[in-house]
Formats: sequence, C-alpha cells, structure tokens
Amino acid sequence: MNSQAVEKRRETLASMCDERARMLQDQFNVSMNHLQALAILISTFHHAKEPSAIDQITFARYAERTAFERPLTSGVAYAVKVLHSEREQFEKQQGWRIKRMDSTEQSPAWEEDADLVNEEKSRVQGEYAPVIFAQDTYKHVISFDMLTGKEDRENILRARESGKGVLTAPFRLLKSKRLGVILTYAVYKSDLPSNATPAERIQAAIGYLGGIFDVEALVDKLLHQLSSKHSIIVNVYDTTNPDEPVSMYGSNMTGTGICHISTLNFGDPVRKHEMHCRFKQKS
Ligand code: WA2
Repeated sequence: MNSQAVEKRRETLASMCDERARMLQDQFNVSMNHLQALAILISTFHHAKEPSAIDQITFARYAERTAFERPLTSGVAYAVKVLHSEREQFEKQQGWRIKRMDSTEQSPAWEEDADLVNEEKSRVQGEYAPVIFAQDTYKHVISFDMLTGKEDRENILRARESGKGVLTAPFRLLKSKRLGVILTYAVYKSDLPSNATPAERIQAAIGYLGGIFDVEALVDKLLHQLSSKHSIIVNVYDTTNPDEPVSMYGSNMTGTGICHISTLNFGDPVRKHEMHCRFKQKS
C-alpha cells in the first residue's frame, strides 16, 4: 500500500472508532440521567410518603416499563440504609433476614472484615445496605447486604459522600456471573442542602440506587446497529489503572495492523475508559 492509502485507512478507522465511542458514551449518559430520575422518584414516593407508595411489585413494573429509557442497563436495584439498632425491627417488617453476599452466614460485614483498614471499618460499622426493590431480572439480590460485596460497598461509600453517580470497575455479578458495571446514586433525606459536606452527606444518606450495566450483551447490541462495509474489532477497557487495563467488552482476538484508541467519558472522574478499534481484514 502506498502511504496515501495507509493514511486514508487510518482516517477511516479513526472516524469509525470515534463514532462508536460517541454512541456508547451518549447511550451511557442517557441511562445515567434516567437512573438519577429514578432515585428522585424513590425519594418522593417511598421515603417522603407515609405510608410508602412503592412496593416491590410496583417498583418492578415501573422499572420494566421505563427500561427503554436506560438502554445500556439490564436492570436496577434499590438498597436502603439500615442501622444495626434497627435491624430486628426492619427484618420483622420485611419478613426476611438481611443476608451476606459472600456466604450463607448472617453476620454483618463489619464483624469479620479483618483486612479492612480501621478508619474504613469504623465508617461502615454497624450498618447494612439490604436491597429492598429490584427489577425482575435481579430479584435474586433482594435481602442481600450490598456492603458485604467489595465492588458494591466501594460504590455505595463513594456515592453517598460525593452525591454524584459513581461506577465500579467491571466485575462478575452474583448468580449470573456475567461481566457487569454498576452505577450508583445515593438517595438522601430531603432536607440535605446542595452544598452539603461529605460528612453531612454520609449522615443524610438513606438509600442507594444502582443501575446494572451488562456491558457484554448491550455493547454488542449497540455496535450491531451500525452496519458498515468495513468490519472492525472493538474492545472497551477500564484503564483506571493504566498498567492493568480491565477488559469490559470484546474478545482478545488481535486484528492486524493499525489500532485507533478513542477515549470514553462515563462521568465518574475516578474511572478511565478507552475504546480500541482495529480492522478485521488487511485489505
Ligand atoms: N445488583 C445485581 N447483581 C449484583 C450486584 C448488584 N448490586 N452486585 C453483584 N451482583 C443496589 O449500588 C446499589 C446492586 C447495588 C445497588
């Protein structure tokens, strides 16, 4: 190939990759906005109403009917803050016990977490975050304490002190073992001022809404909507730690020749993501 043809190929790949990255980012952003609106809906109709206007059946039906608004998510779930002193009363009212994610034991995370640093430990001591509502596809997480899962716990702690939507790294979900990423928004008592400090936010948090992004399936669906005469290989990575990129989407099949990298912005400044594109065939 002459250098002009190589240059042309490079440009084609770059524009195809950028287009796909932009599409993914836009769909992510749309999903994220609707999750935030769902957090406000819960605050309004569950926490600010006595009695609550939402139960699991209502929540599941509403989540299902509005699923088209969150195109990259395969489900949503809502966990509430329960203090140890409230546990018995809470369990009696729900009719089930709070469960740990990593075992069948009932003991709380803060009693066993030997490897947790003391500061972190005291911050989450004596509280739980059991899921009370979930879209039907994730009904199996109801009653599980989300503070007992490493990724879920980190997300909850970060979401409630920042007041922003926060993302996990890709990890294997409970039961399905599929690769997922969770976006969490904290729900606060309604009197929280918008300029609240992190300490005030932690205090005022009452629940945590999570959107479950099934990256493997949903990115695939998204990319297939774009047909093209050139087929390209797309990989998406979490590059938060640049020395250890975590694959979020795509096989490890390596294409020939040039690779174009488009950066992705999923709104959480702590996480970094990239899309890598290659041509399938050399011609
Ligand atoms: N939801 C579904 N499957 C999971 C999971 C999860 N977390 N964690 C591991 N497998 C209630 O961010 C708050 C949902 C967590 C939200």
